[in-house]
Amino acid sequence: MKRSAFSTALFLGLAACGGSDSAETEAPAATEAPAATEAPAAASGEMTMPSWYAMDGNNVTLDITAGSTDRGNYWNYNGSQFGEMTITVPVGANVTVNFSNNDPNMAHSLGISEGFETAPAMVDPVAVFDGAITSNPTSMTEGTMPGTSETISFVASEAGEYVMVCYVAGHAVSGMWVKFVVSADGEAGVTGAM
Ligand SMILES: [Cu+2]
Repeated sequence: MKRSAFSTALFLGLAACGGSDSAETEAPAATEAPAATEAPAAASGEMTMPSWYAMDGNNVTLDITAGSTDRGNYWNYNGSQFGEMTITVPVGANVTVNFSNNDPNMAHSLGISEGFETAPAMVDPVAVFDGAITSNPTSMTEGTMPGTSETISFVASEAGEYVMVCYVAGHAVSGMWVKFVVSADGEAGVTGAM
């Protein structure tokens, strides 16, 4: 209520000052305002299947890019940080992650580890599933280097709430992690993607 009253006031104010042109440009913004406030709640709960998530029978392929945007000094996975995105795969899925490093400056890594809500200063480079970790995951000189890629494959053999995380020192605690859920109910998709 407060917001729409404000929007209306803003709209009237601009209309009064700017004439018909600004009334036309401002009108959609005013009508979209309530929808925009509801969008995050809907987006966080709604499962989507982005272009980087492919499913073929029991096989899931995820194209994950470190530094797909420059957000957080490139320390992000497909633009997401701090657990704001959740990737869900069905239990038992054969998961392939095509991991690319688009950060021009820094090595990164990717693995599936035990879940957390707040990243610790150091995350042990131990994967919860065999093979679910890139090579030399803590190394700044031998990890997945800028401009390179690595593919890992694993079986998501046990349902649970995990994280997809970077093991280079300081990266997880700076936000380089997202949630990774293995669903006992066969759910597949992504919530909260950027
Ligand atoms: Cu990293």
